[in-house]
Amino acid sequence: MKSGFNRILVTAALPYANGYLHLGHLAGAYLPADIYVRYQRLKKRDILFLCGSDEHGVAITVTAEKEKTSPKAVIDRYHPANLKAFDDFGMSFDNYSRTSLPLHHETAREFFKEFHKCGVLREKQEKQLYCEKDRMFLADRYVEGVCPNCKYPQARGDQCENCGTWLSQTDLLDPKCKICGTTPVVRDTTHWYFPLGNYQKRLEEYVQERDKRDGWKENVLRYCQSWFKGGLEDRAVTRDLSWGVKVPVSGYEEKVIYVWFDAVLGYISAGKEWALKLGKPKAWEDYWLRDDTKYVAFIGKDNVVFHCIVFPAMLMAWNDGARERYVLPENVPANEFLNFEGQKFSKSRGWGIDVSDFLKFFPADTLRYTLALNLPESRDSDFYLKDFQARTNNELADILGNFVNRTFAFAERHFDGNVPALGRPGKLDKEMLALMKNAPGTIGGLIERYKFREATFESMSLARNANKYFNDSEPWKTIKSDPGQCSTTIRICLEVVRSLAIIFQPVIPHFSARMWSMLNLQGVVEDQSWEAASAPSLGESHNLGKSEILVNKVEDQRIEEVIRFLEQPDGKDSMATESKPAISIDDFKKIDLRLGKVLSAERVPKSEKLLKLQVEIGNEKRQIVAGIAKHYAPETLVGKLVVIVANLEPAKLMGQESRGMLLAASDNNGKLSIVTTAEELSSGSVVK
Ligand code: B3M
Ligand code: ZN
Repeated sequence: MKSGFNRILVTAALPYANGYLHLGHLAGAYLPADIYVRYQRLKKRDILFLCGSDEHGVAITVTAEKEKTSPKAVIDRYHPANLKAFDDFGMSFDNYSRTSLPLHHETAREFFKEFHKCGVLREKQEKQLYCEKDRMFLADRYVEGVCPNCKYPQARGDQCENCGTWLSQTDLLDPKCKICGTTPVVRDTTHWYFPLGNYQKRLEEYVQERDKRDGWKENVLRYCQSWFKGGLEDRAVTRDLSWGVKVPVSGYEEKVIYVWFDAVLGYISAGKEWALKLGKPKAWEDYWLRDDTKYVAFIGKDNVVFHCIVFPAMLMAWNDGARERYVLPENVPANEFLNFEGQKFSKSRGWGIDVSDFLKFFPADTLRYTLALNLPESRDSDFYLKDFQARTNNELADILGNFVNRTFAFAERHFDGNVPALGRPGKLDKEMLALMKNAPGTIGGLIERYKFREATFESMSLARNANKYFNDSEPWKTIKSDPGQCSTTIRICLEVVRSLAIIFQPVIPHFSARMWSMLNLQGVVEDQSWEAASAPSLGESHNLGKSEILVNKVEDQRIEEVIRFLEQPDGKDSMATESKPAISIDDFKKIDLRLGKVLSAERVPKSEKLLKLQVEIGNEKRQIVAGIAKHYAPETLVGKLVVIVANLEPAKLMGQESRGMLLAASDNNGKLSIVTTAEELSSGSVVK
């Protein structure tokens, strides 16, 4: 941390309480934030870590409608569930709040009122999309259409999920009501607007200055630049909805504050709630209202504009008028997206794995470790179960776990479970001690610069070197030939175990705590200082605790269980017999359907559901992966004519490339049939 700061405030994006957290969420904002915070705590810095559920907006009401329940029931289901998932994963928030709290509503209204009073906001009548069938204005996610920027067909009224562009709903091409599927009309409605454009110059300077001071990430700077280039405009901060924070202005009783306007203020209310729980109601001010606070906001890439532009502009507007001055983010380290087995996480397509489900199979730290090494820090990255298994087995178990366990086993067998004397370290020993001495500085420097992947890699490097040191020192020989040297070796190995427990604490806190208790040291790892990982400090003859296997390997069978679990239809998405909204013939013509001839078929290893087909489509040969293994033996398909969606984007399923989709019909009894033709036609024929 640069001098001039006396404390740190860290926030992580407030996830919508409209669904369960999945691994993609963790990799986007939460794991990096937690590593950063745990490290800063070991550095003994004064730090506050805040998060909570975002419980307003159309994300919640749409879910409520889908689940045929109330918005309140939705948030009351997902808020506690997500809190628990975070807890099980080892997130160390000082407070996990929720935006449905009256305290938060007051905070959001206070900001709105202040802006209204000072003339920051402007009232305007503008055109908005209105659904005549559902008799409502289609705020935000109630309308979907084609993104004017990237042409993604399912962009929402306020944002394109694909390219991240923040949209005004009237920008959407071919808009459709999300509830009934009809094309909405345009009607006038009145809203309050926040004049973002007025802040553009200051925002540009702000981003430039903070980047210079703290080194912003390239991806984040790129997003900001493209926003600035496009020019910032007025944005409506009220909505024609009933769920949310009521607008504190008369005549607006039927409207609420735009969810993003209240959500970012949720960070502030989370601080206020933390202070109240602490019994020091003003304690939050020490973090939020001091300019010697370093504020770091961890988010995913789709939230960049709100955290680098909208929130700072709101804080600037507040600071211009009112007496207290809020601290602006010093950095906004946003990650890109994590894919699961080669495809985007998608709630609607049922693709991905929830945190709580994953943790039913494996300990949190194995997940934390693999995620940390695969964080999408500069580009989208992937989570593969195979990679998870390999990292757990070949690195956590075979390198770290093995080093710890062999060291303890040796100390137990040959030194009665006591810490042996350091003796006179030779060349090899001194080299190991030097690596240990330098590790905290190197790793800490990476964490300060938000390079968590590298930091994790470097931490494992210390364990890797330690294992090599153990091998090269051959204590099983020296125990007889040179007991003094043997004692030096094991002493240094135990010192390194202690050092590893500290430097790995931010990434794998649970394993680190177990290493600490095996060492039988006082207190907890969190009490140590980061620098304490540099120097030997075990007392000679200190009695070690009981050793136990640190990391269990992940068996193939366990991975197969997860795959079977993922393949279970979860009711909601399978067998959807609901009819879909009407489409035009032009929509249908976008799909290139062809006859394909199956040349060969085989099972996809480890999958119960998938078959890999080689299909001839005219002159072309393609690989297509289809979820039909439970219904067809591979050999029975050879020679069959099947219907293929030929222009579907290629995808990877269980690591296998699939270029196209095979059509099949399924009924409510779980029976499935591939679609074929009544006549023998040549492959490549067009189906229409
Ligand atoms: N709830 C969007 C999301 O979950 C939004 C973040 C709010 S951060 C203040 O990605
Ligand atoms: Zn887009």
